[in-house]
Amino acid sequence: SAFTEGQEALVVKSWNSMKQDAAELGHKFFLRIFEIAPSAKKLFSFLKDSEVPLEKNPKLKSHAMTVFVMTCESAVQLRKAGRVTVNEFNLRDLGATHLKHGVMDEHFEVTKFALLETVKEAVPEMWSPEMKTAWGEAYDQLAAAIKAEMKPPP
Ligand code: HEM
Ligand code: ISQ
Repeated sequence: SAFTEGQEALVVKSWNSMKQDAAELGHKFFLRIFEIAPSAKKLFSFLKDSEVPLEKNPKLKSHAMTVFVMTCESAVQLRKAGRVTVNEFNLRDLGATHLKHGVMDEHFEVTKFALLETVKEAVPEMWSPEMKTAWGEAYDQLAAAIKAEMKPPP
């Protein structure tokens, strides 16, 4: 389905107002995922092997914001190019990484739910059904592009 200029604007607008609280939001986002799916914690090497509490984990902040930033950038690209593109990380590597770490379809569902809830709580005054659809669609398209590359090596 097509991603509209209006949907892009909703994602970008809410992201611009969220990003000053990036650290706190990222932390909430992670916690929400593990609240729903505690077993997902062991997928992340830097959490599994770590003795420090979640909020003191130095890698957590950057990792937690990755999905937000990529979903937002993907929304912009979807509108401009009509397809998902990712910077820095290429899709094939992302597919391989997620496959290697044992990420499954259910994890993508949980992460989508956690992402939408985090945005909703971060910008309650902006939140609307249209905004939910816009973030949901941007995430779905990005997730589908990663999943398409999650094939075991021949
Ligand atoms: C790693 C993005 C969904 C679990 C990564 C990396 C990126 C990324 C950019 C870093 C890759 C690298 O360092 O080379 C995304 C995006 C997603 C998504 C954009 C959805 C649209 C998920 C889901 C899970 C997950 C659903 C499971 C709950 C992981 C794990 C790693 C990873 C376990 C490796 C972390 C480590 O270094 O231990 N992801 N991801 N990802 N992602 Fe995701
Ligand atoms: C999935 N992949 C990479 C980083 C993440 C951070 C938070 C939630 C999910 C993630």
